[in-house]
Amino acid sequence: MPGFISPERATELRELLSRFECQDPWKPERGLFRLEHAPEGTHVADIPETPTIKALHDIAFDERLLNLAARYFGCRPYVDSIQTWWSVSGNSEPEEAENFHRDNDSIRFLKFFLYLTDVGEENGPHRFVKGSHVEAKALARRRLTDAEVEEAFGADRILSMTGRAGDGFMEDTFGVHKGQLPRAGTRLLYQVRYSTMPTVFRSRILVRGPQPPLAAGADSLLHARR
Ligand SMILES: O=C(O)CCC(=O)C(=O)O
Repeated sequence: MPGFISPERATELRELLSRFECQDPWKPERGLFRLEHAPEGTHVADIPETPTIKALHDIAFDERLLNLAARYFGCRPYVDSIQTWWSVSGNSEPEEAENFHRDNDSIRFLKFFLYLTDVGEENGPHRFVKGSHVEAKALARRRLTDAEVEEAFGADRILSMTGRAGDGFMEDTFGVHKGQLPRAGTRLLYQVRYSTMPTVFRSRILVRGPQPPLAAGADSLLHARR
């Protein structure tokens, strides 16, 4: 979905998100920090307050995405979670989701990815093995090496999702994928998880306020039920 939002809107959201503190999801004991003070060895600087940001709810409830999710699932989707994180360069070995893997989040689920920085080959593009979401190979519930994935599917099926700030894509991440270890720069990514049922990864920070109306086309798991 090239140009899902305009580059100007992507810049506004990037500036907004730059004001929030971050946390390393793989080393939470390090606490909160500003991106510019990310501790040595940080790969992922997640922004925990993301689920409270109205502008990011609006993207999750964009009807282009809800229609796509409803068609794919054959039923009304849940908006299960929204997240944003910076992918930080300067590390030599991949960590966690920088290795190929399949997600097992729910029975049926989709993730929408939106780049809020330009992402070239050097900046940790998302990678996806075309067709792997419907292919019963490499099903082990663990991280997979590049060599294993290339042997199972062929290197020519690995798509590298480079793009401009504002470009998005929807993916069935049961398929084999990873965020490539960035060699340069800092990538800012926004992600929505759509699902046919609440997942264990659903938002932990619930917004108090009116639920989106039924006509919105999805049920929100971002809002507290009254
Ligand atoms: O950072 C990325 O591009 C990959 C993220 C990922 O693996 C996931 O959301 O399951």
